[in-house]
Amino acid sequence: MTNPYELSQRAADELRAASGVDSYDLAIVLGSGWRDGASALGTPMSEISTTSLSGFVAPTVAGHSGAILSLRAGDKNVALVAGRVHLYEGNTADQVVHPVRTVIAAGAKTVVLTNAAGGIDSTKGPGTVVMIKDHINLTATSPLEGPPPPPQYPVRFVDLSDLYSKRLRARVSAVIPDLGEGVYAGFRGPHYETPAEILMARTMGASLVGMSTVLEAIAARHLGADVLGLSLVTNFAAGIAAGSLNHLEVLEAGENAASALGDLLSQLVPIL
Ligand code: 8IG
Repeated sequence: MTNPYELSQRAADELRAASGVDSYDLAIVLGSGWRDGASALGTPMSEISTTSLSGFVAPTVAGHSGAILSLRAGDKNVALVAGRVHLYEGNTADQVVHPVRTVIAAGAKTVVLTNAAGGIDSTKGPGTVVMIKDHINLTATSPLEGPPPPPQYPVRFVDLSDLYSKRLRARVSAVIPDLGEGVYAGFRGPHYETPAEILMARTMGASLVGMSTVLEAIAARHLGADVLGLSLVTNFAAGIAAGSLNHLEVLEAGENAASALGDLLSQLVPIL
């Protein structure tokens, strides 16, 4: 059996050949609501279906096939990863992080992880974008579980004390001073939390909750990439505001935010 590192190296070679991009500088993983916004970055030169690349599993979310879009923004080759996959779809941690390992193997040294999240801070409601300053991994798994990485890779005991790059966050804050920061708690889902679980997350210091990002951040940092995380709050987490949670409200908040997300990404890409 090929190990996950060789598999991502193979997928990276296939991606380079299919896209004609020799090496990427920056990769942006697009969470729910972010794909429309990302179109503000320009017209992609190519769109490679992930079904044609080794090791990728197809998303099970209706209407969202996996693709890697390549575009040139200023002096940078940018890979947009659309159609993220999650643990709750029945995937392993290695499958969840395979897209991130692939774009890093194809050259990306900076990885932007975007997502839609539930908000725990009552002052940051739906439509607010929050920069992730740290995370709490509540998935009870790690992409580094399993046999050790091959010798040419860093050891699995990776230091996460600067997981969401302080340097990148400072740079972003200099350009967008009113962008707040928060701690993202990563749950497995797919159910939303109970109010008691949200109280637990809040007590632990989390201000955002979601079902993605944490494993990808760990895998990216392990490979030496600088990570930036951005959450679009699309709903108040359970028990934070009156009313119930539903997936439709999440999708709607994403649609409403598309142009603001596009402006944000357009401001960020030149400084990353
Ligand atoms: I969007 O309230 C979105 N994703 N775990 N909880 C969790 N994930 C989410 C939520 C939420 N909202």
